[in-house]
Amino acid sequence: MNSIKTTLMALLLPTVLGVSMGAESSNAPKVLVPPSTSPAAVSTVQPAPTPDRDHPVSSVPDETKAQRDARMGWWRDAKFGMFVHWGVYSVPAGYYDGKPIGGIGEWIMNKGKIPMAEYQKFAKQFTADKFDAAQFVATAKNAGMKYIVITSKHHDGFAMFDTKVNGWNIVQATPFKRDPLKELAEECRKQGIKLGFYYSQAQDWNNGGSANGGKWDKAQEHSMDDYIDKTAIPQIKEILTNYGPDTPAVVWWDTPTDMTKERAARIDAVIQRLRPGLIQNNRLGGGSKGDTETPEQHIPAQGYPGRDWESCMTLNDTWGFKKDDQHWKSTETLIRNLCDIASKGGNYLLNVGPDSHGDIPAESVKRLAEVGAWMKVNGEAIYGTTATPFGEELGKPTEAVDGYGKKRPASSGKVWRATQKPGHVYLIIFQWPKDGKFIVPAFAHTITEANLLADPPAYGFIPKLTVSQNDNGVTVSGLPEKAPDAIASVIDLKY
Ligand code: H79
Repeated sequence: MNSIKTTLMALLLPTVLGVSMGAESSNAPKVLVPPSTSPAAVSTVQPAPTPDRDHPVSSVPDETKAQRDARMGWWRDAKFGMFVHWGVYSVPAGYYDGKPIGGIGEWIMNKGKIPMAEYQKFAKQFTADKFDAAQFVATAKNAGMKYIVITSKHHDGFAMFDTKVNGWNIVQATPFKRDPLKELAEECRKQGIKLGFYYSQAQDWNNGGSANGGKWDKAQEHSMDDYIDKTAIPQIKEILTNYGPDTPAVVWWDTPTDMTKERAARIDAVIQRLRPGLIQNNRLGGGSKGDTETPEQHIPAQGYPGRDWESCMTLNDTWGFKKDDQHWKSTETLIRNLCDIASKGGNYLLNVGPDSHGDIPAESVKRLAEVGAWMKVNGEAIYGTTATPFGEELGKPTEAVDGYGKKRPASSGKVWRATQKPGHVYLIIFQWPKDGKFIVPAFAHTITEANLLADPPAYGFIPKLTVSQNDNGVTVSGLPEKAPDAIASVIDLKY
């Protein structure tokens, strides 16, 4: 913990805004004074372009720090996105031959060993008759999400877009006959959020790609290179070029089973030719590291210092719709997960699994709206922030079970989190103190003001907070007795 704190401090110090180190190291408690004029930013000399040695791992070799920051900028600021797993698996919705199939819903063909011809029949019932891109995007926006990543093709090989490569797609094989990705791209543009595409580049159980755990139908037997050349690459070209120059804003690869270095390089060459510098996750395979780490169904204990990262998680226990799965996470868990992730410098990609009508389950919509209401008041503590300047609040890593039942290190600290952006530290408090005071570790800058982000009308008065700080820590006093928010309350410390 100490070494993390030292590293974070070391990172912070060069950016001190007109505050001398001598002032911070004084032992005398500092009492808050009203802010005068905002501190003048120190002018910085642009460094000569050199490869970003601090972040050498990237999908673009040898880019400079400035280039990388520009390329990743919107993604880092966004913090919160919607993952969408929508496909033919939403028709069986967890059942095959009248029997429930265990595991995640989009894996039903694999787990149920459903023959290709049988599985393909489900497409005829994929009506998507309730699908409304405007409403869909509005649900994400209303949750405070800044981007959507949707399955353009999952492991079942079914293209959720108008592909000319084969007939196993939403336009040709379903009664819907439309391209939802096109409609979503237009709506996202209109409503001002980004759209990314998930594409299962390796596993493909209907077009001769690989299959985790082995194939189960003779019709699946095929050459992997032939699949890469005749299905994956041509479809990747389609999703890179048919939806406007801004879409996809991200490509999200998954499960690189049988993905060799050579196959991955061929796919990456297509990306760099058609959409150079497109943000890619770390799952292309063949040793490629991509731009983002992708912890799945868990939040890492410490984040990934020096790497961009995104925790993808489900709202219940499945990605693709399963009619029996009512194991919904509470809004409290969702909001605190978002705060936890932001405090470690990551993004939260939270999944919805629409049904075969194109409806997002009401239990999901309700929770997303509740998270959105919290974000409307407290979003300033999330968007555009970076990891905590402290670290102690994360506690010593403890063992927890992830969404797949696997043991993982997780943070033991449960009481508060912090984020920051230049001039602000946000204390996000899960357990509101009873004594009107909140104490955090020492901070390298002089704090000039403290405010609650929550609406003053909740109290009928504006609580006047005071701050004192010294080498031992920062004390915020004058907190109202009642928590501004039952789930997570934010104190904005200005410096
Ligand atoms: O798209 C979602 C998942 O389908 C995909 N990644 C997320 C974003 C994914 N593919 N594989 N995995 C995740 C790893 C999980 C594997 C297992 Fe299982 C889950 C092993 C046991 C439970 C899948 C279902 C294999 C057997 C049953």
